[in-house]
Amino acid sequence: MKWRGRVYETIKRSVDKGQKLHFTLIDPEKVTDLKELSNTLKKVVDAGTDAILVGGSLQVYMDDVEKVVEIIEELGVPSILFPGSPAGLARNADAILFISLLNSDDPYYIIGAHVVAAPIIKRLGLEVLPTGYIIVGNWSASVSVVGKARPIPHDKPGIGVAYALAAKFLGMKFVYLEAGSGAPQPVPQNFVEKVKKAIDDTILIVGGGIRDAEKALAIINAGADIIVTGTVVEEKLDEAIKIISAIKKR
Ligand code: 1GP
Repeated sequence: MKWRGRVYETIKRSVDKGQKLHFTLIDPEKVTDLKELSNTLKKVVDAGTDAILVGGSLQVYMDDVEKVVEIIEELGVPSILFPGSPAGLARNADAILFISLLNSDDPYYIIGAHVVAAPIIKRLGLEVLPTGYIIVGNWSASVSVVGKARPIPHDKPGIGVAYALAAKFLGMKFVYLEAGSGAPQPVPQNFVEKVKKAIDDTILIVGGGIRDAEKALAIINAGADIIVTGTVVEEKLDEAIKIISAIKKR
């Protein structure tokens, strides 16, 4: 919990200096071996990942999340919850992406879950990172199905811009363009570019379907401030390390 209260300011300072960041996503539901996870996380931290997100769309339970956070606590980078529901909270995390799934059809994912979780978050003392979360392109992603989202088509970046601007005007500190974990295609570059131009100094996170350094750099060059990768860390750690090194060398 040593990062609590300093996570946003640390990210913002780096972004304002023009640095690009990488977050590693761990889904507690997929963790079977904590020792192995610890080894994996040491490697991504050595490569330069800036924070670890912990969460997933399905079946997370506070105990499982807390075990993952315990491992992160030994590594010197912040742990940031990325919850699919109030069940994804944890007592020991540094911060939480307080994500409103803006293009959901169900108010529960826009504000309902937040009302349930807010008093608990207050009691736990987590640092809150207000985030407008926008699903792009992929109807069959778990996050689209579970979150009852109406994903924005790849060829309609103007709609993405409108959502992202609305998030900014509502005071959200982050806009997160999400293609969905394991998506066949990440969010297209021109989509990222248009959104970043519109929201300017609001921090832009992009994730989903990023599997190699070339794609990651293209998305960074289009204007993303932070890249998130999950699947590639689980399935091809070497490639994940290449992605992180490429972003950090840039
Ligand atoms: C984070 O859900 C993504 O935004 C992670 O996606 O698992 O495809 O890297 P991947």
